[in-house]
Amino acid sequence: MSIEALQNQAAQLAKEAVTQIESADSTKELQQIRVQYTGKKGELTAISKEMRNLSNEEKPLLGQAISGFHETFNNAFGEKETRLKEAELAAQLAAETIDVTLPGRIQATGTRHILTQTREEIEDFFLGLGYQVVDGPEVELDLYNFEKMNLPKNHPARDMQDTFYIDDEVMLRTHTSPVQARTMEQHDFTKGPLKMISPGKVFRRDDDDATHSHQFQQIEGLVVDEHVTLADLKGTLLLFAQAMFGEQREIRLRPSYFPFTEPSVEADISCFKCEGAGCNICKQTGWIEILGSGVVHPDVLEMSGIDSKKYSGFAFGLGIERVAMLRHNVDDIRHFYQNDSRFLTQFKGGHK
Ligand code: FA5
Repeated sequence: MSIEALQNQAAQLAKEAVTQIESADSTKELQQIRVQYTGKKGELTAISKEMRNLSNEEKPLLGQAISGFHETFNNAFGEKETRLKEAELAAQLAAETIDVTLPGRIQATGTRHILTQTREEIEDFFLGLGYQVVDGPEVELDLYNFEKMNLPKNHPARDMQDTFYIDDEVMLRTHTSPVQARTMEQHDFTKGPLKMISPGKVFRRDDDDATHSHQFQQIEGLVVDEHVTLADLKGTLLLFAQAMFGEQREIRLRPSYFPFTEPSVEADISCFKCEGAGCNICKQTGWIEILGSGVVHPDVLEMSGIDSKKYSGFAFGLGIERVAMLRHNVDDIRHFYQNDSRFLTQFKGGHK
């Protein structure tokens, strides 16, 4: 091909390329145009390959024609690319509009479980009376759960708390009372009286219903010193009832039976809803049962190494769920365990 023909072709190609560049709609299309003209198999590349067939005089002429193409191409390309990039950015910004006036998403903060709140309130009350809060194992020995609580093997009262056994001697504790024996064994009376509460989970083979669960929480209370009597128990429970259920509360003790206390009493509080007139909460009696208690049986003291002639004590055990249900008018114990945030968040502000 003659040099003139090649020069014309390069000029013609530049024109075509400029027209195509002008009509491109996107930067992607622009890149395709670049490949079409200047890529390895591009149209300009085909012209360049003719170089080797030209004479030495003609070669620079073709060189100039090719540079001319590049200049025209690059100018048109650069200009168009700038415009398209701007347009594409504007379109993207318009599509991703952020409304900075929208309120932020509120992160829901959790709340302590109402049973935890109730437990801590009870702990605070007894700490204020000089008690210590102690812990005991949930997997317990038969020795502490039953035997040292005056419930020897084959004692019929064991049936009341039919139990989850791990083996013959180990079980999930059925009440917090074994912590009584554990603390009595450790106590040094030269340092003062024993005054403790012990909160924690307990397990029973109870059928689950609105007021019973096979796993629930208790708080044990124990005071041992010289001259401790049932009157001390009654005074303590009265203060507790008033702190938890209102200043006007009164206390009533009814005879009961626990193998580890003698005498044993169930404590009732005067109904905080009807003030004794009779209502659905107190089942028309004016009184609500809240816990089991009594004077520590001398055999229980002795089994834990305490001289029952010198020392005496009182003990009580209450259900935390029961206290929370009464205070917050919860009609089914299972609400506490179902983790429904509609139920749980009602207690954000604690007890009112
Ligand atoms: C006892 O467990 C005794 N250890 C309490 C005690 C301690 C008496 C010290 C004397 C001296 P009782 O089985 O009654 O007693 O349980 C005590 C409280 O636990 C009950 O008043 C009740 O509030 C709660 N409770 C008992 N069983 C369940 C259950 N299945 N679900 C939820 N709460 C329960």
